[in-house]
Parts: sequence; structure tokens; C-alpha cells
Amino acid sequence: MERTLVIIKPDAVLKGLVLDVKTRYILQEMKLQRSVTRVLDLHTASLLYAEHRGQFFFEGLVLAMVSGPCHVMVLSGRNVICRVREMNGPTRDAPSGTIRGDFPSAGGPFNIVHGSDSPEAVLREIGILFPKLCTDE
Ligand code: IDP
Ligand code: MG
Repeated sequence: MERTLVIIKPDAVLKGLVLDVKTRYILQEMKLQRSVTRVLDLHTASLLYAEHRGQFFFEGLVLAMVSGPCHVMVLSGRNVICRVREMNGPTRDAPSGTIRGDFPSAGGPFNIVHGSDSPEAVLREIGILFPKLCTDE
């Protein structure tokens, strides 16, 4: 069974969208392995998005991610990495029917959700946010 890491970003958490977004994944036969609401610190947010360091939006992205609580989840299921990213929708101009398309956001870094984009990213991101899960299993 594949795993992925999903983050409901602070703007969505503050708007009270956690349950609605989470339910969408669960209805697609994805299993919730771990979930926690926590405020990321600057170091953790920078590590998570390290691949974007140097891009014009990096500082704004990191500040957005520490601007309030995130809801961080590990989901498992068949082909879950790809299916979550399809459900989330593209980074910009996401169509309706996708999570990013259906829930309003302020745009820029505030696009409701993050989903890991590869098996390597899953391991790296779970290692940052749920280190115990990595050593246990
Ligand atoms: P993804 O979240 O769809 O995988 P990435 O290209 O990996 O998209 O970018 C990571 C995050 O960085 C995006 O979800 C978004 O929050 C932010 N981001 C990406 N491009 C821009 C931009 O042009 N302006 C502001 N923020 C951006
Ligand atoms: Mg990405």
C-alpha cells in the first residue's frame, strides 16, 4: 500500500475547511494513518519546501505556511500519491471538481493543500513531519 503526505494549509484550516477536505480523501478509499494540527516553525516550513529555495515566491510561501496551524496527514491507499495530486488539482487555475478549484483561496501560496509529488518526496516529507513513523515502519 502506498503512502502520501498531505497538508491542509493555514488559510484553509482557519476557514474551517479541514473536515470537508479530509472527507474528500476518505470517500476515495484512502486511509488516514496519522493526522495532527500544528503550527510549523520557519525551519520546518523551509525544509519542506527546500526545492523552491531561490524562487521569487519562496519567502512568501514559507511565511504563508507558518501564518497559522496546518493540518498534516499521512494517507495510504492504492496509487495514493498520484490520486491525491489529481484530486488537489493543478497549482494555479484549478478547475472545479478539484479541491483547489472548489474551495476559495487568496491565491499565491494560499492554494488550500499540499500533496507529495513522488515516493522520494513522501519519505522526505514524512521524515520531516512524522519522524517517528519513519523509524517505526
Ligand atoms: P504544488 O503545490 O502544486 O506541488 P509547487 O510548484 O511544488 O506546486 O509549488 C509549491 C507551492 O508554492 C505551491 O503549492 C504554492 O503554494 C507556492 N507557489 C508555487 N508557485 C507560486 C507562485 O508563482 N507564486 C506564489 N506561490 C507559488
Ligand atoms: Mg510541489
